[in-house]
Amino acid sequence: MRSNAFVGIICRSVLSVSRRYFSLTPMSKSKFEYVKEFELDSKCLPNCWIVVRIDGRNFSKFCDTHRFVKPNDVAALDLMNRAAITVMEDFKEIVLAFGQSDEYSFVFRKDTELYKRRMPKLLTNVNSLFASSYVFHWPRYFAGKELCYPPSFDARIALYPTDKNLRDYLSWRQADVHINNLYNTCFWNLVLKGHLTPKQAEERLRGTMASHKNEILFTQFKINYNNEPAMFRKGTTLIRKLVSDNTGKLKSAIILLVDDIIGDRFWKENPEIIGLKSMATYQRPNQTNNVNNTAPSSPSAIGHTTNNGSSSQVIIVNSNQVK
Ligand SMILES: Nc1nc2c(ncn2[C@@H]2O[C@H](COP(=O)(O)OP(=O)(O)OP(=O)(O)O)[C@@H](O)[C@H]2O)c(=O)[nH]1
Ligand SMILES: [Mg+2]
Repeated sequence: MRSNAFVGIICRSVLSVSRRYFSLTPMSKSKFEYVKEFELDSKCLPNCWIVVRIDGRNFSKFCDTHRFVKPNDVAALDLMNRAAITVMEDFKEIVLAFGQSDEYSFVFRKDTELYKRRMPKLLTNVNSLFASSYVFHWPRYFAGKELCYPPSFDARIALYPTDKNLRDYLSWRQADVHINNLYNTCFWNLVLKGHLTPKQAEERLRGTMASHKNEILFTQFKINYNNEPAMFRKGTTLIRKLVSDNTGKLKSAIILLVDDIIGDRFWKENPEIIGLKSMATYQRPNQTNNVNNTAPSSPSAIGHTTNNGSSSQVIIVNSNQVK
């Protein structure tokens, strides 16, 4: 009994000393710290492609307020592309990004260990960098047009376990561009040139097939939908390639493409994306017959200053210049 009591006293004094010791160290755990256990911090499953998609919140209102051209405002789309390029410059493990309208999808390597694959870190960092870049670059794209209020974007993460799932996801987004853009092009021509009210235009288009919409555009407005700018019809794809700089050295660059990513050709020409191989050297379209049917302007390269002050190259293959 006596020896047990003695051991008890020793233990209590060791505990109190150690408590006092820990409370004096800078690394001490406060008694409040248990609340950390309530935080949600899920991780992305291993071996899955991680896709972060951001989407403008209530952009219908934002576009109206800022008097964006209907249905497609080139400066607005270029600004979305610029914000996405900033995200890709910073997050090197993004292998491809695809954007249209007010949304952008960012595909992370499936073996990325960035932030130990913690979902909240990946999601919120991509989203906030995109939003701040959109605001940061606004004056370059809308010189003289005031930003009336801060835009915001929602964001979600999807995990795709197979390469087919990833390609189907990207095909889904590109098919969406086509469906929406054909509808919007018809709708706004009926309203702006055909002088229908929005309600009448909606009724006229209700239940119509793509062929019918093409016919309306051609017969009523002399518009061949296939001649509409490719970026409006196909969205924008950003990938990484090695490009030689002025000194002939190969450097990593972001390539902005307007291309079909539903068919196999794109994936055969850029096998390193899905194959997780090292970056391939960029071949100019006229060297590889890589030109799609969209009468691209000639490729051009421009320098950029990244967040950390270094300069990176963005190659515009077939779109408007990113400023
Ligand atoms: N005028 C114009 N509007 C655009 C352009 N790009 C996107 N938008 C608008 O942005 C909207 C994007 O669609 P949604 O994302 O479904 O609509 P939203 O209003 O952003 O709604 P939530 O995303 O649910 O918050 C379109 O319906 C258009 O109204 C553009 O280039 N010009
Ligand atoms: Mg939106």
